[in-house]
This record gives sequence, C-alpha cells and structure tokens, in this order.
Amino acid sequence: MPIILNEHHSSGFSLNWTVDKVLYQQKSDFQQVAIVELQEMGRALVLDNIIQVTVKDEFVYNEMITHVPLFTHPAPEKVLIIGGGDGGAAREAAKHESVKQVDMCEIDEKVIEACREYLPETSVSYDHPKVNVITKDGVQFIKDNPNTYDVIIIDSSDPIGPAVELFGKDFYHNVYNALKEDGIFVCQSESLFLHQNLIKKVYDTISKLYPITKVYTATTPTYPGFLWGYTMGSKKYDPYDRMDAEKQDLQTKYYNHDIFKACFALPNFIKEVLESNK
Ligand code: SPD
Repeated sequence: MPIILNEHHSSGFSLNWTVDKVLYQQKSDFQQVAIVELQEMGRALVLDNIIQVTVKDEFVYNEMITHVPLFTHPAPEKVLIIGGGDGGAAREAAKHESVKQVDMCEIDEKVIEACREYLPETSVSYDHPKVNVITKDGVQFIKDNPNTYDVIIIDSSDPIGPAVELFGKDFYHNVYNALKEDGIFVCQSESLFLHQNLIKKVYDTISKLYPITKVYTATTPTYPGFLWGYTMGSKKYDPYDRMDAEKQDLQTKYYNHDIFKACFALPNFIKEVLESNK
C-alpha cells in the first residue's frame, strides 16, 4: 500500500501526494519535520504535514521571492531571510553580485538538520561564503537589528503554528524598522484563490507602512490554489521604474527580465480584492 500524504487546509481544500519513501521524521520544539520522496515531485520538505518545497518546483518560489525584490533595489548589499530554512532563497540571494551578506534566520534547527542531510539542492547555500545560517526566532531577531538590511524576505510557512506571528502587524512594523531608509520587504502571501482575506489584510497593513506596495504572482504546482501571491513593500524604489534598468544576468530556471516585467500584472478578481474597502 503506498503512503499518501494528505495535505488538508482550513479552507476545506486537500491535496493528496503519493510518498515513495519517508527519509526523515522528527518532532521539533515547533513542528513535525519530515523529508519525503514524492512519486511525482521528488524530495520534499514537509512541516506539520504541509509541503514547503519540492526539488521539482522549488525554483519557482525561491527565485520569485528573491529576485523580484533584489532587482527592484538598485544595489542591495545586506539581505535578511526570515524562515527559509531549506536554504533555497539564500541560494538565490547569494547569486547577486552586489549582495555581500545573506543572513538566514530559521527558528527550527531540525529543519536545517533535515535539509542539510536530504535536500542538498537548496541547502547548498548553508556553506556559501556570503550566507550566515542563524537559528533564532525571527520575531526577536528583527527587533534586535534596526536599520540594518537593504532587503528583508519573509519566507514563511502558512499562517498557522510557528509562522502565525510572521503575518502580524507588530512584526511588519518591526520589519520596517529593520530595513534601511531605502529598504524593501517581501513576504509570501498565500494563494490568490484560497486566501483572499489574508492577501487583502497583508496588503492593507503593508500599504499603511510603505509608500510603494505591490502584489505579484507565480504559479507553484505544489502549493494549494497553485497561483501564489507575494506582497512587496518598498520605502523608495518602485519596480515599475526598474523595468528597463540594466540587471545582472543570473543562472535561473524560472526568473528572467520578462518575468520581472510581467509578474506584477494582476487578474481583475485580485485587483478587486485589493481595491475593495472591506
Ligand atoms: N502551503 C505551503 C506554502 C509554503 C510557502 N512557503 C514555503 C517556505 C519554504 N522555504
């Protein structure tokens, strides 16, 4: 009998994945951490029964959460990733010539342990000379480092369990303070189809803090609802002013300059959600 990973969401949406092998399974202080071999999508990091990354499609999410804010900033040097323990976003950030330091602050050392052993595709970044792996609570780390970063990436799991605080107003306020005066923030903000209330709440909160707020999208097959949202707040730089700026050519599988231009185009049903006064 094959093992079935049933990923059930509060929206009532479920995804079933056939698991060929369980490679790692441990209960940490924060969550159930597992690495499994999925029949269709290859190795995957699974937290509390929810897929975080798979080797087959992680590049879409990791490239989009990283390169869009980093190419909106003209010369980012210091980058902070909150969460992102698989290392994929850090791998992408380290590719930028201007970036000198990538701090990756992951709360759960078991995530680091599991990914180091079983997900070399993403955890390769742990040993990159630009990358510092910090195992601390990101909520406190942000408070302790005001006015420090050019770009802050919130690479969180869903807003349940250890990630709940990473979607709160106080946290967003502290992120704003941890950025330099021309800094840029981005967070993953869930499915455009299934989590519209959350997208709206995040957008409204970020718009009150930052003069420039944008939502952008990419399709990620292993995330429920597939069309995934990212919300960016910028103190100074507008991605629309950076569309034709000369940018470093990176080795990527999904991201390119045309994607940068296109990803801010939103379908009407999401524009309506963002513009509504509810
Ligand atoms: N439903 C799962 C969404 C997960 C988004 N973040 C993944 C973080 C991996 N670094």
